[in-house]
Order: sequence, then C-alpha cells, then structure tokens
Amino acid sequence: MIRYFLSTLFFIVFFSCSQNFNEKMVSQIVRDADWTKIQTFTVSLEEYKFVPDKMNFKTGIPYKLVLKNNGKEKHYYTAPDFFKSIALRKVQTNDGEVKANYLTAIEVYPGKEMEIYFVPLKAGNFELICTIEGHSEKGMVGKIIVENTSLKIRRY
Ligand SMILES: [Cu+2]
Repeated sequence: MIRYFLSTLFFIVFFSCSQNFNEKMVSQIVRDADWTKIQTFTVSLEEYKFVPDKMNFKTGIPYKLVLKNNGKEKHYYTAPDFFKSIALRKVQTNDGEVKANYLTAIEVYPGKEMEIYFVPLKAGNFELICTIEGHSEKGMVGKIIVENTSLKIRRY
C-alpha cells in the first residue's frame, strides 16, 4: 500500500515537472527503468513508407525501437517532438553505440539497422516524417502515439 502510494506520488511529482526534463532527471529515469522488461518495436523504412506507420508506446516502459531500412535508398526517422518527450538511453548499431540526451532525427542506410533504447515520459501524438526531399509527399510519414499509463509505471 505504501509502495503504491509512493509510486503514485512519484508519478505526480514526475509528471508535474515533466514539462522540462533536465539531464539529471532523464539519466535517473534511464538508470532506474527495469531494462529486463524491455519491449521491442520494429519499424521498417522503405520506398516510400514507414511500416507500420503508427507506433504506440506507453509512458514509463523501457523500449527498444528497431529501425530497419529494407529499402534501396537511405531514409530518415525524423520526430523531434517525440524525441524531446523521451528519456533516451542510447542508440545502438552493430558498429557501436551513441549515448546522448536528445535526438532530432536518425538516418538509416539501406540494409542497415539502428536501435533506440528509451523510456517515453510524456503522452501525446507526435508526427514522424522522412525529411529526404520528395519522400513525405510520396507517403513517408507516420504517427507516434504515446499513452499515459500511471499504473504501469515502474515503482520507485
Ligand atoms: Cu525516406
């Protein structure tokens, strides 16, 4: 019961300051998330679409977003508002990984794959687009939907 109360309290405090995630808060969320319960979501980048073009995530849950370019051209996964609303752990490829606090876009070469490890912090509907000239006009756009799930957030 106390545990539940504390997690609820944390949730309220957490989301009341979530308008402005600072570096320290983000790294604490990344550190405290239960990465053994990671959920994988794979998106294929092709000419000229994201498959699927709707991605659903829930706040407080650790995810691995796999971006796979199954096309013949390079493509961008550009979603600045979404990337501002997550706690980013790292971006990983076969060749190494990048640790950063904040992303705007990820470029994936044909036949390659990149993995984004993160925890969504904020609910919302976010636009996804491939910013290479002509691609969005041909349909390379998508939606990222993040739902609030106070009960599912990890207990602290
Ligand atoms: Cu593209």
